Amino acid sequence: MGRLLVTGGAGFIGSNFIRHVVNQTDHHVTVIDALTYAGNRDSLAGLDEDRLTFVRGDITDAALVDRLFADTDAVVHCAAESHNDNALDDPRPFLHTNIVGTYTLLEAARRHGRRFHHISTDEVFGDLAFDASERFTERTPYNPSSPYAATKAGSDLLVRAWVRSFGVRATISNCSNNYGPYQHVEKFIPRQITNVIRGIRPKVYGRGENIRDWIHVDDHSSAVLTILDGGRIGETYMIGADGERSNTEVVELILELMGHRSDAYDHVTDRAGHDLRYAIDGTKLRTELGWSPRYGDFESGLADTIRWYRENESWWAESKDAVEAFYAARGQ
Ligand code: NAD
Ligand code: TDX
Repeated sequence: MGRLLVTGGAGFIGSNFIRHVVNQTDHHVTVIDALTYAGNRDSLAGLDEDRLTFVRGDITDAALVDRLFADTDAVVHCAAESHNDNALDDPRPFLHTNIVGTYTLLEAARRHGRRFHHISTDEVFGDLAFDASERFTERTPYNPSSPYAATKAGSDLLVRAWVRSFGVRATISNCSNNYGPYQHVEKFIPRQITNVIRGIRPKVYGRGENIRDWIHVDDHSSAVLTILDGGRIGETYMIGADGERSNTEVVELILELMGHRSDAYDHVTDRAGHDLRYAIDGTKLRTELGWSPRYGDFESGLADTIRWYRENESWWAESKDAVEAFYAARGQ
């Protein structure tokens, strides 16, 4: 049995990854999570308490981090400020958590010689033209557009520097947009599903032509575990499932699956600096480590996600009003 430390384990990616680890391995998991507005202890409910230790704390707390690293074999770093619209409103927490937090963890990994996996995003590469034939690969230059993406790019570069300069045993993954259960209602897919449940018309930014490359969160989890087990130290791996869709296509599918007319949505103020298109070429992970996604079909994954939000209103109800008040003030 191994001991795994997961940062941000009460968030969307972290909590789904922990469920996957508890189901697929016999590792013991310790979580460090500050329980910001985005963290929810209930996202880990129902897991065997013997397999999980929850510590409420900030990843910039070097003394706490040091204690936790002393008792672990490997670390998966999911804690982050993660929402672009919040970063446009106030970038400061993004610098604190994504930059200073990652630095604090890397210093502990260096002191204790721990295996470290850094969870990152395809947004570090900026965006692609709608008609570009290339997709993002491990060799694409960094070119972040937004304050959020710039802090994630900075955190990736810190990891690379700590590998090269100090021999930290780290890997990085850059994944495309995730969907699935336990995602905060500020994000596109859960916001629109919960709008429909509440009788509010879905809100699409600008013309809605922007393209995101969707992957089910369970596929992200299995890819991360694959890299943790077999990834080569110092390497970066793209994670994607060939799921490119425009925002209008996604919202129309949500409306159809929920029994409404597919044009029953509004166009609202566009996001500042809105990236046009993301697309991942995941060849390296598939050929080198033999990983493949299980959710081939976006429509059935989305139907499962809609069912989850319908059945778990108590998980999201409290956040919904605050999120909609935030957006209303921005004309979104
Ligand atoms: P999230 O906002 O749902 O969760 C973040 C978690 O981190 C929360 O539980 C929060 O309480 C915790 N946290 C924030 N600041 C902290 C701090 N200073 N100390 C300790 N804990 C803190 O975000 P998410 O969607 O789960 O994203 C997690 C990671 O996955 C991020 O690094 C993000 O870049 C990456 N990622 C996400 C997606 C996606 O589509 N959601 C895609 C690719 C990569
Ligand atoms: O109400 C909305 N209407 C809308 O049209 C919201 C919330 C979003 N959008 C658009 C903006 C994007 O084009 O939908 C798309 C997806 O938006 P988000 O869910 O905010 O995701 P995105 O900005 O693409 O970033 C996500 O994927 C990469 C995660 O939030 C990041 O953490 C991850 O790094």
